[in-house]
Amino acid sequence: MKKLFIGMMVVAAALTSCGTKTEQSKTNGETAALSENTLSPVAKFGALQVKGLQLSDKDGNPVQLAGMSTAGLQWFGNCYTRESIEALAKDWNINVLRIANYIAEGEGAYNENPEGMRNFISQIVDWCEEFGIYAVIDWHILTPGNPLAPEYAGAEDFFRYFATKYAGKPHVLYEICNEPNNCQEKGDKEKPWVCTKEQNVTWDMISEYANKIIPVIHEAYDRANAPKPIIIVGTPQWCQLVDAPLKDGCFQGNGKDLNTPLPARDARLKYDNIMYTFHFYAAEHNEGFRQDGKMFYYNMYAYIDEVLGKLPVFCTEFGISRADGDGFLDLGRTDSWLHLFSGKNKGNQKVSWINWSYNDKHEISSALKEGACARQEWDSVSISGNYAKRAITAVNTGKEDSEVFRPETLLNLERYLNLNW
Ligand code: IDC
Repeated sequence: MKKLFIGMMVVAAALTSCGTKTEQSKTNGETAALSENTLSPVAKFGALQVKGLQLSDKDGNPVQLAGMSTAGLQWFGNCYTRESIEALAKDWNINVLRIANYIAEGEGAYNENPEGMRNFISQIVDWCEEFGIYAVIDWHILTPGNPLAPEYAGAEDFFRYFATKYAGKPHVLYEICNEPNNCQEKGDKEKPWVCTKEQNVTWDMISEYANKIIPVIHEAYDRANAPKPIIIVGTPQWCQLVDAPLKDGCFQGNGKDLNTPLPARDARLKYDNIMYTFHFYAAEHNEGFRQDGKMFYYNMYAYIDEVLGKLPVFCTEFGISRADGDGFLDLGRTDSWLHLFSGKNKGNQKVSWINWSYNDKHEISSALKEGACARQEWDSVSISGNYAKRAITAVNTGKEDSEVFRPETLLNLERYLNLNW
């Protein structure tokens, strides 16, 4: 009886697996031997954890996830269907999908339709489970840039709802605030979120928010007696100043901070399984960033290389394009960044990454050609999508591809790391 039960479990696991097809020996009742590769990513890695600096599987082995982000669910509803998620899992080989839930942005975003959005997100999370891939539930703050702004008052309810629903499901990760960004004046009680052009959202503001939300998620997991999930936290300056938790003072990412070395401190979040986010857009974020019309130069590659020796980082969003999602692509620099993420960094971290984004808008960072979603052509890739798909496949299947992770872009990375900008 026990044997039969185990046999049924194996068959069930095979049915939920994705990737290579598993031949079942149905006639003679023999249980098909399942090699590691026939298991779905979630069946293989289980509940993820952070060990030291590294995202790891249930047994503590390093894991690097690679996948795609949705664009705004309110704009591209027809791009996220059971069939498209299946294609992403099986043909694109993604092992993680990030679900970008815009809150205050555009018509039909979360604040205008919380119930509808919760249902849509749940549906996508459930499809991810069906196809054995991880799902990142992303509270996609953007404008305003302060997670404490009144527009985002629904965060606690949102995370309580999903944590209660998915506690114990190993495939669910939480990203509690997309990209904290600039222009907040905390002193102004009436409009604490108004831009002053002087101040950026600081780590202290983000951690005040995180210290509200993380316990809400943990409470639900404790109630279900489930291990703590991976919780990913945004960092100042659109997730570029990732080491803000390790610097003293008002680390705002403006010229003052970059030019004056700040004393060290330990203001990391004191919970298990926390990761910090870094985002980059390859055609723009290399030698610094623009703020208030001024360019602040620093070597972003060398900076992140250092950070990877200090904090566990998850790149939940990167574009091959400019930061506005459009303009032009820089495939070479993207390739260099992905080399850095593959473990060639000061922390030997294998950094998980997610590309922006799977949708069919007429925009250069969109992975699909215009109109592909209406036509249900889940594989009608743009130049950006073609690169993302190939890089994802290379990471997640180990299949070599001469177009990605090229030796010359590794050489470039070594050069960039040593450049004085
Ligand atoms: C952009 C989309 C664009 C949309 C806009 C809305 O690409 O189609 O009109 O949002 O504000 C981010 C954000 C992400 C942006 C993306 C590109 O997280 O929401 O998407 N980006 O600008 N940070 C840096 C770049």
